[in-house]
Amino acid sequence: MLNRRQLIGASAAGAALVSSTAWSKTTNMGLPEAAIMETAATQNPLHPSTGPQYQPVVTLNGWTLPSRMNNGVKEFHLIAEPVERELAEGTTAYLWGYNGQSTGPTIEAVEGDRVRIFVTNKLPEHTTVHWHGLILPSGMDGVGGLSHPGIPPGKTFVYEFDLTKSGTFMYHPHADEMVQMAMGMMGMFIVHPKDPTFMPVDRDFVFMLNAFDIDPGSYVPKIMTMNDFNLWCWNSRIFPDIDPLVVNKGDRVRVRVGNLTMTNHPIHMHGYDFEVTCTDGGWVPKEARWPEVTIDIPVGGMRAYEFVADHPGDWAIHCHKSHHTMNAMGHDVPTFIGVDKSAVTKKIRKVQPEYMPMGTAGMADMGVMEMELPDNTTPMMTGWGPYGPIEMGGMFSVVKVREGIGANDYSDPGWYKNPPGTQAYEWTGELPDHAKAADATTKITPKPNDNG
Ligand SMILES: [Cu+2]
Repeated sequence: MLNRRQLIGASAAGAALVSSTAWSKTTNMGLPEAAIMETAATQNPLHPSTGPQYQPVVTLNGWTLPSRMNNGVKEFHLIAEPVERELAEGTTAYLWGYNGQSTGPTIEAVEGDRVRIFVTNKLPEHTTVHWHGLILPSGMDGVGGLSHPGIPPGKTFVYEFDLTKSGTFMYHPHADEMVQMAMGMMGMFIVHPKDPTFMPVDRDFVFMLNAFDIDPGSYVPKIMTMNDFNLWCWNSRIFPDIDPLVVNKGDRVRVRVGNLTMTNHPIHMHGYDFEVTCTDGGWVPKEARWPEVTIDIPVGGMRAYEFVADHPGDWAIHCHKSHHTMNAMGHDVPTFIGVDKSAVTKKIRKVQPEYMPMGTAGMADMGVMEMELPDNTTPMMTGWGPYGPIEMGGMFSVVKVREGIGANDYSDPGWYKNPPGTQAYEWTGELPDHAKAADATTKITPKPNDNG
């Protein structure tokens, strides 16, 4: 099979990521240069070089598309094209995306901006871009055949509109949608408030929930799958290789999530309660919020939640549908819990000595065993923490809250060291000293009821 780099050759090699500062100095105001990203590593946020200041978002395992100013209009250039995406180390998918990656780069702008977005189609069929959730003229809405004709292969269309409101939005094709979205074409569109004092945060994370059905050993998603996806992703990335959300203790943190899969995802974060502060429709007034620990992200919807990072630690964040924290699983596997396989194991080992009976006590052995896998796949449950196998996959990551993390530092601080006396321990028949001391001073006395 032809490598994508052989296919696009010189154009990828010549188009390294350029900063927005470099762009603003461009004197030739023809088609803006299209930045290409070649790695799935989380890129540092792109701080604004002109215009109103804002805390830029960090896209998990993604990046922000640079822009340039042209006579007061903020210009971006998206390239719709086939891409190779590393879903996890050792697992690559041949997808369709934007500017070298799936998901596409995050577009970031400010309320009141006028944006001009050039979309060049390098796909083998027509496409469009729908700006999901944005208020704009009907002819800019990107529904092929309804808003405007599809963008033919090889052509560039221009979308231009004012950003009338701030919030969390998305973009995706509205042309041969089933195929193009199953192939990974989607991205986030963040509009910051014009007033920098409106709901400021110290860290602002964003990721897209998406899913693929790729048979172990193959590279191209099955586009006809409706329910039984086997790779549940955040930004076309799966655990154990979704980057952690690194946070400095005391930071006010926003997490924005969009969902372009075909099912809902209850996103659960450990260690905190938090409030939804923004939906697809806009900001939620303070008096309308309520505390939650799991937020359901509906299909085609966006939610942002906020919390103050007061509790240091390594806190799991994941979809609470347990099949969505697994990788490449077959659903036709029989259940063997409680089955005695010893007799049949003896028989099978006569013809296949390395046979391992599995699943009779549960499936946790899958997280430990180093089974031989086909090429280009990741174990169903995997990942190692400081205390053993984490036994997860898919939509799972860790929020790492530490003291002394620099304002612009998102690098992995390693595993959390639990202070003495704050970690679950094995019962040895007697309480350890620290627990004895606590036990001696704490007596639970029932309080009289306020009502008498
Ligand atoms: Cu889910």
